[in-house]
Amino acid sequence: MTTIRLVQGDITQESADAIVNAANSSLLGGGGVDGAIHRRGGPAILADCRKLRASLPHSRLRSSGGTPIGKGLATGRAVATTAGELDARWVIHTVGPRHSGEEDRSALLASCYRESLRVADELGARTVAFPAVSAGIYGWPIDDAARIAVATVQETRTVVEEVRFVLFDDRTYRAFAQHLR
Ligand code: AR6
Repeated sequence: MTTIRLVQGDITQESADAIVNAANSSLLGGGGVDGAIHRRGGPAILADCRKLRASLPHSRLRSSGGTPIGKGLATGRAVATTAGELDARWVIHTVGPRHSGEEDRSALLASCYRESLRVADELGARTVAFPAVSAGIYGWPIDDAARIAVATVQETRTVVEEVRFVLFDDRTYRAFAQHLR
């Protein structure tokens, strides 16, 4: 049985076996929770990301500025690195989809949670902290992001004992609380 807990706060202050990062395909850092994780976790995380990235296939994706990403992690996938100076053993980087008004990308968002838990199982992580993937810069409506996150974790078979959603603001926290009821 996996226990789901909700916490309001900064995920970089959490203690867990694995902390999930809402990364982008380049794995080279960014804003939001990604920026915070690299800042607080220190350069060891980026060094690991660079190594991992070198082993990935070329992505056809382009960054928001239009530059080709080069080698990249596909949306919906997850990979693990060291957690550097964070109070965790691993950071699991997953790439959420940008929200789209034209196309339903919910399956990709669900995949982020499922794949992160699969990687956590492979690592032997028992406690995993997740942010609200795609619910910031990637524009996913909070209520729908919370619904997908909670439902996917509840439906995924995993040996992870505790999934902790660490929600930055009150609105996001309330959306998750509503779906956990
Ligand atoms: N702790 C917990 N949650 C946080 C923190 C934090 N320290 N900081 C932000 N959040 P976002 P995305 C919340 O934008 O939407 C990056 O540039 C935030 O309020 O971090 O998946 C990446 O490199 C929101 O609820 O991730 C990608 O390019 C949630 O975390 C892109 O942003 C996710 O917001 C990914 O966008």
